[in-house]
Amino acid sequence: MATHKKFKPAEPESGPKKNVVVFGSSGQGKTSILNLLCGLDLATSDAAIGCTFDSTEIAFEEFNFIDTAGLNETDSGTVTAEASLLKLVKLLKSLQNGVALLVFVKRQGKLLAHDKANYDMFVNEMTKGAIPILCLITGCEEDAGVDMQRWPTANEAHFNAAGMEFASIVGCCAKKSSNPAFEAIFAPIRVKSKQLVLDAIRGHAAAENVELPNTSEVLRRMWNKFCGFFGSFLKPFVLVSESLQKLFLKITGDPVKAKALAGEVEGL
Ligand SMILES: Nc1nc2c(ncn2[C@@H]2O[C@H](COP(=O)(O)OP(=O)(O)OP(=O)(O)O)[C@@H](O)[C@H]2O)c(=O)[nH]1
Ligand SMILES: [Mg+2]
Repeated sequence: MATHKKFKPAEPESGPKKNVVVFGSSGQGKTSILNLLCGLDLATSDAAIGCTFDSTEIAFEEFNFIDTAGLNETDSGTVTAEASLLKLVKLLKSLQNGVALLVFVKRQGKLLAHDKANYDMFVNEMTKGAIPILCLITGCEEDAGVDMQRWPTANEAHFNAAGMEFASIVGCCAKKSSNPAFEAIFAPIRVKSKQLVLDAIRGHAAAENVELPNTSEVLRRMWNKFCGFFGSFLKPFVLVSESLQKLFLKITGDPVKAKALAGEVEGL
């Protein structure tokens, strides 16, 4: 069962926070980046299967970061349609007051089909290009002594050619090592990275949250994109109205509302 976790490190509350959605394929360093920025120790993993299964909210300074579960091809046999849809609905519910920044996280290396699929899902289907997008490239530690922008600069054109446009692409390192010898190398690079990433987030976030289009329309578009990505075993929205209704019943606890919501989505 999907759960939506919230973390609030001790700090004074002040006004509405800017929602910053952190997304990208599984295993690219999304949670590691948020641990670095917010001083947390959320679970990260280099295992073959994804680590963050549900989106997690982290309140930090003027921001509300949302760590999302990355889509990978390997997930196709492990996630059920209902669990995936529930995740999307919960994510959208948590973004009801809009989004100020999208942060795409990609580990230095070859651009893969699911990187583009994650980009399309969040940029084109969820927000329709209305929100600024920052790209963070993790794994730039080897360039830390000279220029952590080396790989981003050399590869920006490849992202653009794939239809992935960003306000800025920032090279960084979020790696923590349990080996003290390696950790002595990573720790100062992380300190530098934290500053670079925070400056980029502050510099590119919209002045306030930008509202998303109508939730049910976004949900339908995201779901159909998701089905297209996973191919054969999921069905586009229009064919799953019954389970959709059940799903909305779980979320709202109100059968009348559930039927109306399912109908609203189906009728689009
Ligand atoms: N070398 C290197 N490894 C990194 C860096 N950032 C993260 N990692 C490692 O990459 C692995 C995956 O990191 P996570 O933060 O769990 O990735 P994620 O994007 O949250 O993955 P999911 O939750 O599965 O979507 C971990 O082993 C991290 O230690 C980096 O800058 N350099
Ligand atoms: Mg994660």
